Amino acid sequence: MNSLTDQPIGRVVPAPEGHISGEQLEQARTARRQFMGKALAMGAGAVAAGRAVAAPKGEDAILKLPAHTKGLGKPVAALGYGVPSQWEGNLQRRESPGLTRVSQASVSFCPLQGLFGIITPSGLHFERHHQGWWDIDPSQHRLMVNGLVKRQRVFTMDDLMRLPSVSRIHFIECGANSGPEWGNVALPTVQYTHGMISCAEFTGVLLSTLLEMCGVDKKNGKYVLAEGADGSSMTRTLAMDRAMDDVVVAWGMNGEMLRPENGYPLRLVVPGVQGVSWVKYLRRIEVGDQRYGTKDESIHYVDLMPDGTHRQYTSIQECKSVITTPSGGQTLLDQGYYNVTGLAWSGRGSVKRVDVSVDGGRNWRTARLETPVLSKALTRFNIDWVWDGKPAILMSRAIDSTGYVQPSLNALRAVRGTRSIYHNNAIKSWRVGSNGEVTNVQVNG
Ligand SMILES: Nc1nc2c(c(=O)[nH]1)N[C@H]1C(S)=C(S)[C@@H](COP(=O)(O)O)O[C@H]1N2
Ligand SMILES: [Mo]
Repeated sequence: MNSLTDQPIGRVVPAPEGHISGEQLEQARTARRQFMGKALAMGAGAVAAGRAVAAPKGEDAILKLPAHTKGLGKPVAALGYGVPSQWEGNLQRRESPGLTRVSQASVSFCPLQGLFGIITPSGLHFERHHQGWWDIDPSQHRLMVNGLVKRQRVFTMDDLMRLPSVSRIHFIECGANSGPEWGNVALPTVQYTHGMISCAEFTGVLLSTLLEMCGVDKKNGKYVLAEGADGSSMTRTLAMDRAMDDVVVAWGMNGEMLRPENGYPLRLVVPGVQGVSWVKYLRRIEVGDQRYGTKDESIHYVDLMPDGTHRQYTSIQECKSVITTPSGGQTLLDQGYYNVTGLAWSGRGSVKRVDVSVDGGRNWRTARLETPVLSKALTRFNIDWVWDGKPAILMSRAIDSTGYVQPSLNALRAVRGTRSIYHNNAIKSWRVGSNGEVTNVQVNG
């Protein structure tokens, strides 16, 4: 046995549920503190579901047979389409109240703290809508390809799904993910600081296949415009070399059709590029000879630089990582061994290495990467840690296949200034207090 596996295994209590308003959070914390004495003997699942049923103690835990070892279980196909266990009701997408004026133009954040591996379950994929979502009848949906092509065409879903398809695992991250961290807003949980990212297996036809079929004008066609069928006028320009590279016109997500909130029946998948370019309810592709300069590329998703100018078309999501357990709002109940785990990604390729610090960035150790490690996909990292009960600051720093190193917040601010909203890929810190409570903290350096 090595010294780590000799250690007693510590337990993590999940974040309190509810939203990010300070008042609600405080209520949840108080309720949890009152509950904690009783909770110590129980599994995290029971705490999460808030069901204070006493667990059997001692020999009873094994020898006293519960009803489910003797009775008849439920029949097959009782759930034609399966749903999560009743004990996992805590794991939910959550909206941040007050973030936007109406919920149709808002975000639901992915509960990163409760996920394993790299694939986001479809029902927990984050959502970002500018004008609400729709469940569009696929038999009525059409995709038009026009502009600088020899043969303009209108495709039905059946037409598209007959074409040669590919399946690719990629992350999608909203350019605004971690935006509040530019200031010191101190959102309580990783769900709110980093939950505008998800990773899925997408299936569809390569955009290059469609463009070739339509006889794209390779000489004059320099840009491609993608347009959605919702009311948000969601239109984004893609450079032709990107459009002809790995962009997918996708109908599938995690082995089934896209979910309505994620663009059913058709969306664009633009690997490595910020979410806004992944146009949902995709209805039109136009080839042009210059950038389109649409509202979502001239007034939104631009970066206000220190000299007062705006940087446009910052499309690639740079290398970034975050520790998801332990993370803000969770509580370490005991000293001892913890598997510190998190996610890393890069819009420029694959994750080469992730280093983790438990002392606020003074010392770093290299984490284990779980396979598969895929290009432009989430990568899961893990590292052993024995908590001695003293305050600690946990941080992760990713390095991608181009050699780029995830910057500290101050290093990023030195280049980008302090008035940005989008494209914050800085190192994230979590503070563990001597009482085991994990909180959001910003570390200078
Ligand atoms: N048609 C349409 N496409 C859209 C949007 C939208 O509002 N309408 N939002 C964009 C933004 S800003 C993001 S971050 C992603 C979010 O995709 P998701 O809701 O599947 O997570 O979709 C993009 N595509
Ligand atoms: Mo976004």
